[in-house]
Amino acid sequence: MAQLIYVLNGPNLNLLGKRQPHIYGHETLADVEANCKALATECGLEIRFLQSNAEHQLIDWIHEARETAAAIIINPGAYTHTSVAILDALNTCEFPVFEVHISNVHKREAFRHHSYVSLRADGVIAGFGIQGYELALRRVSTLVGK
Ligand code: CA2
Repeated sequence: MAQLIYVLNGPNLNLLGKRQPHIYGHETLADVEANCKALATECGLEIRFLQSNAEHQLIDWIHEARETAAAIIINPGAYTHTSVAILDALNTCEFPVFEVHISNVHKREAFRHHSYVSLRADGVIAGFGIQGYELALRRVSTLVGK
């Protein structure tokens, strides 16, 4: 059976492609999901692609993933910079965790330069647009694939 990979997206990413295209581009989260699913099929992986604006929901999905998944790819949105609770949840996971940011957070405001999630992430991708998700998925495929 294909290995299951959770792709988690945090607050406001449901607006992708609908606001601030100069920062986040024109493609929607549905486009990101379609790209990830196509690549996952190619790599023999199964994807659960999820988005929530609620911190507790993201934590519940991380708890679910720790029981069922082989890796997590997460764009925690602004919770990246604030959430010790998401870090704590990720610290309970024993598989690879990759952090993705569409924009280059290091080129932006100083408050975006620190990430709690990076204290756990096995790798971080920032500033590659939505292609960052596919790059992370290729890395996951190398690590956990057949
Ligand atoms: O660059 C990223 O992927 C971020 O994780 C996006 C977060 C931001 O708080 C992080 O610092 C960096 C914001 C997500 C908001 O997404 C929107 C997309 C389109 C329009 C409005 C918001």
